[in-house]
Amino acid sequence: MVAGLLERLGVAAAAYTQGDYPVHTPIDGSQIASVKLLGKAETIARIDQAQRAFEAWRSVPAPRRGELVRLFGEVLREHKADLGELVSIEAGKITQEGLGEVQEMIDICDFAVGLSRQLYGLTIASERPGHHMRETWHPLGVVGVISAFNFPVAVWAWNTALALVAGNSVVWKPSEKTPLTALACQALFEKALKAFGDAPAGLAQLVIGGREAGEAMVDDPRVPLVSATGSTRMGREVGPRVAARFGRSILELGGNNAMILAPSADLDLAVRGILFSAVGTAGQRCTTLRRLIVHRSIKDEVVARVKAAYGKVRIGDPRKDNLVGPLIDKQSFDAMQGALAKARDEGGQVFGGERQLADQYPNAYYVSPAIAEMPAQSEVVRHETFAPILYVLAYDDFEEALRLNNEVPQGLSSCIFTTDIREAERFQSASGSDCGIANVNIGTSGAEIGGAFGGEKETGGGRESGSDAWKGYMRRQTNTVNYSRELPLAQGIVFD
Ligand code: UN1
Repeated sequence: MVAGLLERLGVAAAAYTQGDYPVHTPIDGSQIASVKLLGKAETIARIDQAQRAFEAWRSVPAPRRGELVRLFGEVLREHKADLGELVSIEAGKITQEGLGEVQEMIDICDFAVGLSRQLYGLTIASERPGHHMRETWHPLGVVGVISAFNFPVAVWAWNTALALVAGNSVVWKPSEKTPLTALACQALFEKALKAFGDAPAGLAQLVIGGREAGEAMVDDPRVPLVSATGSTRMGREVGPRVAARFGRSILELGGNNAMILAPSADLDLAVRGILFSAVGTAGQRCTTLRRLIVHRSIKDEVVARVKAAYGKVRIGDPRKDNLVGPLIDKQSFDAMQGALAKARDEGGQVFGGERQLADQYPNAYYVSPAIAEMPAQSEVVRHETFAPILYVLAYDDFEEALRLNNEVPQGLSSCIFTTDIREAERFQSASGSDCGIANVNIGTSGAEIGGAFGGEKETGGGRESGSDAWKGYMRRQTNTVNYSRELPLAQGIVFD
């Protein structure tokens, strides 16, 4: 299924046929490759090499570093179709979304190229005569990237494009569930390196490995920044361990994203927004819409319309003309069924959520998306289950809706559908949504790379991608220069 694709993407057959760790496609559960998992010693060796590469790369002028990222963007454009299809096979998302993910990589490359001429600091007025002050941004070191199965290529690219123009080297540990797309990214990056010519060896390293490899990266003091995407449980381990050695982390963890649907909303728009955000990627985006907080006066109508839309969703092979592909694995299916059982116990009324196509694919896990009308924001609703379950809650007044939006442990994405400007502005104000992303009249998912991406509370607080997220990948230095013939002290201190 993958040999032709991987060959076109430049991956040597030995890399995916000679290991002892099986790789499965969620499309039918079959084994498509086998890779070798690297352990602690091999991870440390890659960090060594990345450290040496950093020491050379940090002195290359930033716009020249940007040229490497520009070339990488070109390579990605050339291979977009193949890489998008491989994402579809390995992660199970529909090909349109696989292509969208590669487009995000291309977009972040473009962004980073521009940025490579804009890594600017401030100048600050000094209180002392004949002095000036400024702030400069310097490369940080080896950046460790840990990524999840659901965005197996884009999240690495967000981190890597910024890290490289910032003058850093990168060591990447992808999810064990998606090593093939990682091998493909590495091969494509090597193609860009070749075109670039003189980048230091080992500038971007790949470590396909499990826990041991991750731990080696998390604990290594030569990795000043670990950018980790995944579950809150993973972040709870990574964050404190990196902090214990005074490293920095960018954590992008669980989301429990809500839509407030107000009575004035354009319901046609809202139903489309719900469908894409709740059902897209089979509910396996960290930005997936998980809670619909709808005004009681329109609840029955909205639920009926969403159910009707769900009934028409085509579920099946993500490479064919379908909207919903499989869940990543059985564990994920079991977690979904467990959450639905819990929702029923907590008084919920569940629609959908059944396994689909089991006869055709006994080893794959397709489900119909589920809607659970809940009497309250109970325990199961406050927990992120990485599957297409939309919990519906009714509200009577706007304050209550805001409170429900915020009363969960996670704080990634949120949105409101309303045509009342007061509600829209309030939602985005200091006393509105407490999430990193707060949208008006668009869903919770599908963010563009131009904005900073990340969220608060148990989402981890990190920011990746656009805006000034690049500052997280650099170290700040404050410089004071005396160009006078005196040595005045700050704060008026006399020390003679
Ligand atoms: C993720 O699920 O980890 O906003 C990232 C979105 C995408 C990124 C999702 N741009 O849905």
